[in-house]
Amino acid sequence: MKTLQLVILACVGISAKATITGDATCDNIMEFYADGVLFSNINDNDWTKSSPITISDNTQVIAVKCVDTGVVGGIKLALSNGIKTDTTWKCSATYEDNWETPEFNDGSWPNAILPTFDWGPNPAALNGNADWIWTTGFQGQDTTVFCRKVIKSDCDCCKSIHKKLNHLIALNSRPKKRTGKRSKPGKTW
Ligand SMILES: [Ca+2]
Repeated sequence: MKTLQLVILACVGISAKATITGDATCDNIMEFYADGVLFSNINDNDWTKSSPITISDNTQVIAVKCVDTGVVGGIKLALSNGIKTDTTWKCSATYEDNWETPEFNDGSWPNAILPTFDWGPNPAALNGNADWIWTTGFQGQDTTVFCRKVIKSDCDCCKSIHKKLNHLIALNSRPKKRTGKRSKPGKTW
C-alpha cells in the first residue's frame, strides 16, 4: 500500500497550494459560501464594489445568499477557473437547510434568470465578465434569494486515488501465480 500512500500525500500537497481567485457582488447584501463555509468581506453590502474571492481549487460548490433592499436584485461573480454567473446556476427564493453545502441536492431548483436591468459598468472588476442573475422575481417579489453552482463534482485528486485503489484491488484479486517447481502429475484419485 506504499504506492497509494504516496499518491494521497502528493495530492494533499498539491491541493493545499492551489487556489481559485475572483470577484463577487450582489445587489444588495451578500453572503458568499464555498463548500458551506462563509467568506466575508467589507464590500459585501455594496454592489458597486466587488468582494475579492480566494478559495481552494478543491471547492465543489459555491453559493451566494443575497438580500435585495430595493428596486431590483442581482448577483454577479467571476472566478479565475472560468466559472461565472449565468443561467446554469440554480436559484431559489425559499430557504432550505444546508442549501449552501455540497451535500445539498439542487435538482428541483429552477435555473437562474438574467434580470432585465442595466447596472452599468460597476463593479469595475466584473464589468463584461459575467451576467447578473436572480430568480424571476427580481423586481421586489423575491427579496431574499439563494443561488448555487456545482463547480467540481469530485476532486481530480480523489478520482486519481479511486483509480489507483481500484487498480490495487484488481491486482490483489487476481489468482496467485504458483511459485517453485511445478508439481509433477501425481496419483490419480
Ligand atoms: Ca436592490
